[in-house]
Amino acid sequence: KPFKRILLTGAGGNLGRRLRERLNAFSDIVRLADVADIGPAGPGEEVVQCDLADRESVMRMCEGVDAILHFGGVSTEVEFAPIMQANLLGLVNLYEAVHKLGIRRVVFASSNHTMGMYETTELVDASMPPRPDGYYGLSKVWGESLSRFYWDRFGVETVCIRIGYCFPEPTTHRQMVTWLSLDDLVELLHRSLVTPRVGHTVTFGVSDNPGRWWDDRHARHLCFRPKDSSAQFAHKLPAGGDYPPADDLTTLHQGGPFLNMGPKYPS
Ligand code: 15L
Repeated sequence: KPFKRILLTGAGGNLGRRLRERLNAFSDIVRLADVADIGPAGPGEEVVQCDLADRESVMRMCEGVDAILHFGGVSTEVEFAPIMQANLLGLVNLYEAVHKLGIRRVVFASSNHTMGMYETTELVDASMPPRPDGYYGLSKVWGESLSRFYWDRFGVETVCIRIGYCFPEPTTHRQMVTWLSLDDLVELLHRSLVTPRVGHTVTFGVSDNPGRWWDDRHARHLCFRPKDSSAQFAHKLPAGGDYPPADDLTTLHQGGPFLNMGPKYPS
């Protein structure tokens, strides 16, 4: 196995729970961290409870790990305050710990919502300016920029994965275009961890779906090739021809339903 000990943050979240049983292939020990109680450690696991906004506990969480898969933090559009704590302050705490402890590489679960204001007729690549679709997308842009700074300034390597829709089965047109299978995610994590040099890389976490909006030309060095495609679900979707209203923001912009969710500024 390539690593002695890797850390997965957000181990109690949507993706963390699904990844948990897959990571032992990469590492002798998988340290699982979450803000919530995720129960006892299984064989080859360690469990740590950690609030990303708490500097000391982030430092303890990171001690002794070879690499980090950062899936922790707020994963959707909510009020700014919790996003600020977990996704802004939390990222500062994480990278300070990574730098101080000499950890070489982080894989950051970024999001397609960094680019959510691009239109659904546009082809987006990693060299294009971020156009986040809310506080959540903005917080992922912060994570991407912060990790670039830690690469430029201190040589900490990060792969930022702009994850699409990573749930078992797509049921809408947008989910068909943005779907990422769990197997493809695991392979992308694998490539992100074992590629000898990644510097600061931004890649799109998406399967080989028809009509995808994202062009991964700037992440070729990861040698990731998705094996799955949402085409296998196409027969379950309506045939089309039923057009959305012309002023529907959720079909105009790549961010989809997030356009109807925020920004939530407390009144
Ligand atoms: C995300 O960033 C969310 O974390 C996830 O729950 C999905 O909603 C996904 O984006 C998406 O765009 O479908």
